[in-house]
Amino acid sequence: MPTRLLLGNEALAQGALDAGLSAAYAYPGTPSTEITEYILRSHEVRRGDVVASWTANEKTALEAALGASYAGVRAMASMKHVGLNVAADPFVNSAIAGANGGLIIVVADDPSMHSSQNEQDSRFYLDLSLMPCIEPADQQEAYDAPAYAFELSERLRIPIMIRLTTRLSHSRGTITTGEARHQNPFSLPDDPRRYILLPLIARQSYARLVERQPDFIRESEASPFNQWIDGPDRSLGILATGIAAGYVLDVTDGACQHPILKIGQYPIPNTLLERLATSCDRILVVEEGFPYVESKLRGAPARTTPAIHGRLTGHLPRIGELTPQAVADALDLGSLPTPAASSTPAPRPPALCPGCPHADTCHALTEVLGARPEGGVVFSDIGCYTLGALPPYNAIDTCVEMGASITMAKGAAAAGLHPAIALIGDSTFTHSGMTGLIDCVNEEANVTIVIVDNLTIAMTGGQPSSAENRLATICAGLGVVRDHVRVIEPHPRNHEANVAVLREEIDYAGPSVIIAQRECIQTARRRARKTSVEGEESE
Ligand SMILES: Cc1ncc(C[n+]2csc(CCOP(=O)(O)OP(=O)(O)O)c2C)c(N)n1
Ligand code: SF4
Repeated sequence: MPTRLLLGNEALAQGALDAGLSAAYAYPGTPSTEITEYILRSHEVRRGDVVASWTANEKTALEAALGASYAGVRAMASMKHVGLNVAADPFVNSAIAGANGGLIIVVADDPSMHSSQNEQDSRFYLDLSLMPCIEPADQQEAYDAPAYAFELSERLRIPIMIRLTTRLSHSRGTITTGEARHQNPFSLPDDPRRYILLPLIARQSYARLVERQPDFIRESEASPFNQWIDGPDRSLGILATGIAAGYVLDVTDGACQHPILKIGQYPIPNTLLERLATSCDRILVVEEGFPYVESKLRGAPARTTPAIHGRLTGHLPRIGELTPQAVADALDLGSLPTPAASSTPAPRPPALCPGCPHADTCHALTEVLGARPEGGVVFSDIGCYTLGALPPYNAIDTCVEMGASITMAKGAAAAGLHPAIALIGDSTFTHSGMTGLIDCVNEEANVTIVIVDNLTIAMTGGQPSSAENRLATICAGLGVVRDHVRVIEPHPRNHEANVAVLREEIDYAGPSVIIAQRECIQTARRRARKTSVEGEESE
C-alpha cells in the first residue's frame, strides 16, 4: 500500500477523498484550515468530481453539508472549535434530524490558544447533541477516521463529529493509504419527514436518539479507535484520549507497565472503562483539552475508589496543551531528555506587515479620536486588524468574538457612548457582522462602522472573501443611507482625506459605514507571483 508524509489535517482530507467524499464545506480558522486547502487543491475537485468551497461562516458550511447528506452523498463540514459555537444550532439539530449520505463534522480544538480567543473543548457539544465522535490519536488514525465515520454515519443515520487538536492537525506523520471507495449516487431519504423538526416529529426523533445511546456505546466498545493495551502493574491504570494516548506511548517508549485504555471513539465505552476501574488501584486520565472524561469519571460527589487523577487534581496542568514532560511527570518518569537546541529564531510578537492597509486605517482612527475631548471607543473584531491593539497603534479597545464589534458598538451607543466605532474586516462582516448592521439600521443606532476591506481573509492565509467588491451594495441594501456608505483607500497619501471622512461620519447621527478598501500586501504579492508564473508558462 502507498505511504505518504502528511500533516494530520492533510491526512484527514486525503482520508475523506479516498472514502468517497462528494462535498466539503468550511469556513477557515486555525488549526482546521489545511483540511479544506488540501481538498481544494485535489484532482477530485479540479476534475469536478467533488464540490468544495469556503462558505460565509461555519453555520452555512454545516447546513450545506447537511443538505448534501440529505441528497444521499457523503459530505463534510470543517471548522475550528469556536466555529462550532457559530454552527451549534445545525450541529445539535442535525443529530435529531439525522444523516442520509454519510455526514462528518470535523472540529479542530486549539488548547493553549495558539491562534484563538479561548480553548474550549468541543467534546462538550457531544453531551448537548448526543452525537458519536471519533478522536484520532495520530496521522494514520486521522486518515482512517473519515471512512470509518462515513460508514458509521450511514449505518446509524446520524452525523459523526471528528475531533482534532492543534498538535495533531499541524504535525506530520507517515500514513498508509487504503483503497479508494466509490462516491454515493444521488438518493433522497426514504423517510424525509424526519427532517421536519416540528415539535411533534422532533419529540419522537429526540426520544429515539436517546433510546439509541446504548447502541452508540456498543459501537464504541467494538471500535478500532478504542483499545485496551495491557500492562502488568495494576497499581495504576491510564485512560488516554486521542493524541494524549500517543504522548503516553511516547514517554514510556511503547512499553508502559500499566494498562492503558486508549479512547478514540465516544460515547465512552463503558465496559472497557469498567474493566479499568475494577482492575486498577488508581486511574490517571490523560486528555488533550478540558478534563471532559475525567469529570464524568469522578462524578458528583467525587468517586473515591479507585482514585481518579488528572487535570482536576493537579496531576496534570488544569489548562493548556499537554506536553510529553507533563505526562512524564504525572507518571513519575522524571525529566525527559531535552531536545538539542534548535536554530529556530526566538519568537517575535505579532505585528502588522510593513505597508499593511490596516495600519493606515488605525492611524487615521487614532488621530480622529485623539483630537476629541470625549475620546471614543473602537469596538473591534477578529482579523489581522486586531493587531491594531498593539503599539504603536493602540487603536482598538475590544475584541471578543467574530461579529461582536458592530453589535457591541450599537449597545454602547444606546447606553450613551459617543463616538461608538466598530472596526471589522470584510470576511468577518459577511461571517456575522451583517445581521448586526440590520439591527443598527432598524434602531437608527448612532454608530460608525469601519469595514477594513483588504479583499481577502488575511489572518488565515488569504482565502477569498465572500462578498468581494459587493460590500457597498450590501450595506446600502441592508438599509444604510447611500450617502453614508463611504469608500476610502487607506494609504498614507490619502491620510488627510480619510481623517476628514471619519470625522464627517462620526458627526452624522445615525448608522454609517466607511469601507476602507486596499488589498492585503501579502495577497497582492502572491497574486503577482502567480500571474508572472502563469505568464511565463504561456510564453
Ligand atoms: C468563529 C470563528 N471562526 C473562525 C475564526 C478564525 N478567524 C479569525 S479572524 C478570521 C477572518 C479574518 O478575515 P477578515 O475579517 O477579512 O480580516 P483580515 O484578517 O483579512 O484582516 C477568521 C477566519 C475565528 N476566530 N472565529
Ligand atoms: S497579512 Fe495582509 S492584512 Fe495581514 S498584516 Fe499583513 S498586509 Fe496586513
